[in-house]
Amino acid sequence: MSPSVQTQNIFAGQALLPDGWRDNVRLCSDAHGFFTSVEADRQPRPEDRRVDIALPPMPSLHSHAFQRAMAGLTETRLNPTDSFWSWRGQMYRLAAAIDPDTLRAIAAQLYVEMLKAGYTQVAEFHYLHCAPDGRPYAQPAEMPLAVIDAAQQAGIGMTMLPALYRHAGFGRPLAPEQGRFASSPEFLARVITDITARHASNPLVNAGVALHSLRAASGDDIREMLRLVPEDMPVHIHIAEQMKEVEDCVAFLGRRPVAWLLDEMPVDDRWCLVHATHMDHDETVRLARSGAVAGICPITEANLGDGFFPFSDYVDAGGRFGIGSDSNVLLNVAEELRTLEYGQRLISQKRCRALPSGQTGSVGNYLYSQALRGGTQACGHNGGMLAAGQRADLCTLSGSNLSLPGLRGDTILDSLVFARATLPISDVLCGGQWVVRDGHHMHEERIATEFHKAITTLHSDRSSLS
Ligand code: NGQ
Ligand code: ZN
Repeated sequence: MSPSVQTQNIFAGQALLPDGWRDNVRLCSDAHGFFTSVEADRQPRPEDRRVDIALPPMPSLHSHAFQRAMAGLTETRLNPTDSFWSWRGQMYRLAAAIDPDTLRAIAAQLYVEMLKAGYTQVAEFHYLHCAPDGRPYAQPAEMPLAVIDAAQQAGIGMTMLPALYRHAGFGRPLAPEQGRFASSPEFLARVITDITARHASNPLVNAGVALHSLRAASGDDIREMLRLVPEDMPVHIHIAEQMKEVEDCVAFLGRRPVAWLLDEMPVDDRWCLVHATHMDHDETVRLARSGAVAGICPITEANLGDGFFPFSDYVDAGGRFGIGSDSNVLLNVAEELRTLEYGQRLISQKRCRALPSGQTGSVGNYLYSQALRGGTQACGHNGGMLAAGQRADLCTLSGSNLSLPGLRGDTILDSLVFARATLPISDVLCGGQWVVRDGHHMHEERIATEFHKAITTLHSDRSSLS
């Protein structure tokens, strides 16, 4: 336990509890970093820390931390045919240069920025397993342990998802530039066991398993991987992000990716299907009914030109979803949700799309509450609600930072999602520790200094990623 985790008594004028917005909420947490009581309609006590608004923070259910080091560096057109795949070539050139210390420095900076943006849990979809020359590290978990170390420095909750990666594409051997990603189910099972053993009693660290994609892992690989890890572990997979993957999958496996996965694998509420952009109606409804979470990454999907997730059909069928910051080109909870909603409005030429058909209510509240629920399920961690027994995470906002004075209840989330550029967060509590106060992270100067050093070295021998 961190020495800075202390008992907390917080009194919020308004707070978003599991059953909705409540007034005069007293939240108490213990020295282990868990809420012991959360009660509405109370009186403040002298020892309470008074705040206007308390929100449960959002998980980012999908992140590749190292990609933060190329934010803004791939927005120059190098070729008239630039696409997801040419971006991926640039990303591989960056990946080739990342060693454990560089990764630690980049990830720590990213996690400070995430906490300041209102994320207190991040699921790291991690596939840089081997050294830059493609040889395994002496310590197989070297790279994921560097990422976890970064999370601990920043004080963010971490779901580490080491990813199985064996093929360049359906049935094709890895390309030389993918040598770092090479991993077998046995190797990953060892890494996951090591991580869970080291962090068994740490409420800020848990693990799951990732399958990079149906392009990179065969049915047999996936079955073997699932056999080797605990049955309750989260399982994440990239799927159907680009039409090329759908076409290649139909050519190789005779079915579309999501249909194939739902037919062949035990997809249930352990699973998170990241992107799932290109689904037909049948796949959309089946995924919604499976209990799995769709890991939608609206900002990155827009940035990479992926397409639109079939959101309306999916929520109509009861589908669960969360949001991921993915490439980490921009960290902004409000903008992720806004981008998702505005995409639907632009396609349908209608307004207020997110809610299931026939339902009325606040779009901001629906998007925020559902993404929080789905993200928490996908991370498999012990938080996500302002309620007794949950990990003590919250963020505080001042009423004076909303778009209009005097906002109450659901209109607060409508204001935050649609009328503020970013969530105007002042303080963030994660696992009972105040990691952000008045907009400043407790270690932001030290972590930024290390980040600047790492980035300077990383980019010193290249003027671009081309
Ligand atoms: C990734 N990112 O693993 O970082 C992927 C690109 C791939 C996104 N899909 C690589 N957004 O899918 O092959
Ligand atoms: Zn990804």
